[in-house]
Amino acid sequence: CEQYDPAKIEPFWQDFWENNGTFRTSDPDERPRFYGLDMFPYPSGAGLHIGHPEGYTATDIICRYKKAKGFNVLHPMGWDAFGLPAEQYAIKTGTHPAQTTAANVENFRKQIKQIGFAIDWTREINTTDPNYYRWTQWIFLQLFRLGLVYVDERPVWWCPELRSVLANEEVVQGRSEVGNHPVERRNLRQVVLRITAYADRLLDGLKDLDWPESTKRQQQAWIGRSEGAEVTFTVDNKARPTVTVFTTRPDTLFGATYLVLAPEHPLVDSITDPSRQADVDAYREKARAKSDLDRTDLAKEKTGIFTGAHAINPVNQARIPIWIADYVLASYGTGAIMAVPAHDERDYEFAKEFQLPIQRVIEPGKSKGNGHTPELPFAGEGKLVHSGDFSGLTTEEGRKKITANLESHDAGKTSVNYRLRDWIFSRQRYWGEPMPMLWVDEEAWKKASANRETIVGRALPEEAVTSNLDGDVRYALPIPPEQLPLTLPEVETFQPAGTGESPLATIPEWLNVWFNVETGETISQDESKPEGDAWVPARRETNTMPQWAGSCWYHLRYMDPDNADALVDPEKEKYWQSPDLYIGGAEHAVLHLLYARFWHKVLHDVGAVSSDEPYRKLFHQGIILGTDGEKMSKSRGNVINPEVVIDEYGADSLRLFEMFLGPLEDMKPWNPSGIEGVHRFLKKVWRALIGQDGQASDKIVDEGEETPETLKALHETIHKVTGDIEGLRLNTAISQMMIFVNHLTKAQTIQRETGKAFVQLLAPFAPHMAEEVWARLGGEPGIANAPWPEADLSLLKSDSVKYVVQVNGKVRGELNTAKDTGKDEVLAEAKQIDKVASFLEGKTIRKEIFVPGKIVNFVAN
Ligand code: ANZ
Repeated sequence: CEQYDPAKIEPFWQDFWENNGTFRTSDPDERPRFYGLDMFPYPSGAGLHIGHPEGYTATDIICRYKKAKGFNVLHPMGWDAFGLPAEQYAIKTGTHPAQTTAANVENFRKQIKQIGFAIDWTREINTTDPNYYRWTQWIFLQLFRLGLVYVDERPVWWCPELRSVLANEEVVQGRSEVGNHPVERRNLRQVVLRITAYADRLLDGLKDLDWPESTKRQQQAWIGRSEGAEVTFTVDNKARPTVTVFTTRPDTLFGATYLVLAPEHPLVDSITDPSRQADVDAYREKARAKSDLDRTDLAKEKTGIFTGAHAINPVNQARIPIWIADYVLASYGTGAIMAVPAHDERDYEFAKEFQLPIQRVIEPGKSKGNGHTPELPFAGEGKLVHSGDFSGLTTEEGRKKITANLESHDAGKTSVNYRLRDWIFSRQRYWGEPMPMLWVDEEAWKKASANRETIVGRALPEEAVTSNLDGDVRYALPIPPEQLPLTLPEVETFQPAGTGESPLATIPEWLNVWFNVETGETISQDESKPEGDAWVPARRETNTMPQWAGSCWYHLRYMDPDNADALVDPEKEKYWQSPDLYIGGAEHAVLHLLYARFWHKVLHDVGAVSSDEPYRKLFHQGIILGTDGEKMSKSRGNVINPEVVIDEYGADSLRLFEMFLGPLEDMKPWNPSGIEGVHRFLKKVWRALIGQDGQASDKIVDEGEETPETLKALHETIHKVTGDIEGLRLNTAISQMMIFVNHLTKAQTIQRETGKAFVQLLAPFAPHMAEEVWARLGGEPGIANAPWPEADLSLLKSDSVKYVVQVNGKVRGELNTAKDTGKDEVLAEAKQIDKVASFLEGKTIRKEIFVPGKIVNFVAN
């Protein structure tokens, strides 16, 4: 064909890459590795949306570039395919979720392939494949053995409509995120993972990650480490029980004028005065229905009720009333607080509302000294007043000394609290990984644990995991790794049992088994009990894992997707380590990205992986909005379908356009005229290099040398595009290519090598067109295998400047760059100079001094 015809060339090159295994990744070899990872999609029934190709194209550009630079590149794709929608569809239609999922995966794969990504499809994974989830279950067994699994009754979100428990993140403003149904609080038996045991490591590990600062801050806040003290008050009644509170401000202890217990606090019943019991009960009932967010919202009106009991303040023996109020959460700290209305805003509002005393105990330090004591509440630092012997101390000293004083009287101690809660890991659903765990009576558990040499015994944690099942205490035993995968059984109906249990609870022949406590074998109780003492009756765990489970470790399975003996071969893991670049949405700042870090650290602890963090470098693409600047959604009718764009303009235009919308990290509206623009650009490339006859254009020459202007423009373009790809500034790389094509259009002649070098630069962005033009210019088919062009910086000299690069004022390198190179780019390049990088390693850059055209100085410590 003579014209640029994406509909013809795109399928051709996609087949070419597939048939030639162009993007098949070799196993570890001599080359340096590059592992580019996308957040894998949930294959929904709606198909690919326009946001998917944004991040995927960016990763693809980097991966194609790295391949050209001589790296061994791993760029895989897979499916995060367990989840609620397929299950809901199954409930409605009776279609097995596996069937729905397979159809959706098929469609997603087809759509993604149409965009021409350099993916090694032989490494495709699917979290619902038993060969995959076998290892998800294996990781669960590691967690179990390490004592990181327990079972507890937890108030959880219960959705009567979905007949299932929902995670906090699945509840939006008191309704289910899926389906928008009302939800309520209910106590249910839950399998919980002790992520809090890793709180400090999850916090410390953030320091070394090359992640967006805002994401690190969100994780930090989510983990929410607070240092303070626990203070023990004695209740002034006959039994004299004690109430322990957690405070970050022990320095304000003299200002505590009342205590508040969470309505769910276990002491409430025993201390409440009989005359107040009815009111207290009524109040507790109301609090039950509210979310934590509603309860702690500053703007919400404060409610509470007096218990009739009093407590004694351990530092001054003051007798203060004990209230209950829902602004105190049962799940944080000790579930009880000392209220200091003079210095805490919520306590202040509460005291005003219920006319409780307010006692100032802190005054601001001298610096504030305009003579006025500030209005209350005053939450700042300063000096202690009205605090007995402690008066006059600074707040910081006060915290230490008061805590020490409490310690000496056994009335308190320093304490650290985390906002992070343990992870409720169970879902009462069918379409998830079954948990490889069974419940037996105490005697059977004793048999298993007495023999730590057996397959079952060696998989046990030090402390038994127990649970109350139908009124009996039961003990957890693992289904040992040798018996995995534990596959999902067929069910008749996908409706949850409605008792809070999953549909798995409705299949007795699966549920009730004979279990061998030595070998870990199971046989359905439909069969008669086998001979031997080791066989005991057992009931399977019916909870399945949440969708997060499969995505916690998928980055590892891509390294070795078919391994039947291990989650990943240690040699391969050592080579690939963890992704060099991970691109995905900022909406995953806490949950997925925190859970995956937790599991990765556990895997590190059991020796399954060599690295301690899963994602060293993370980048969030910004959301693409509708043309109207609003979020794309079906109800707004502003959804752009990538397939429609491809049909009209081709995949190369879609790719180029998504990258040209603006900086990758920015939120940006879809711009329909922009797609025309990039499409015209591609046609222009074609016309500049290809003639009427479909062969190299008449302007293409082999004799002689390139003109100095074109040569300089080419090398400027190589330099700029290379730097921009490295810095993920993909939109400006495209601008530069547009400038260069304008130049080519005007040029009288173009050296063949110039044309070929240019399409090499274009290849990561618009790979089909680049392959086609390359071949027509006489290049060996398979531009993806050609080495990346190198910029000859000497050609840019006249326009180049030299920067002296310093770290803390000492010269550590120099940088030659184009005169018009922007500050950000100079700084980014300066940081990459080996010697500079080594001096910056492990340090935080506090200040970046930039003198245009002369000096860069990083102040770091
Ligand atoms: C007395 C006090 C005086 C407090 C003062 C603050 C200022 P962070 O930083 O978030 O850890 N608190 C403790 N447990 C609570 C619970 N279960 N529900 C609601 N609030 C709770 O906050 C710790 C502070 O939050 C604690 O310090 C306590 O109030 C409150 F001038 O104790 B403070």
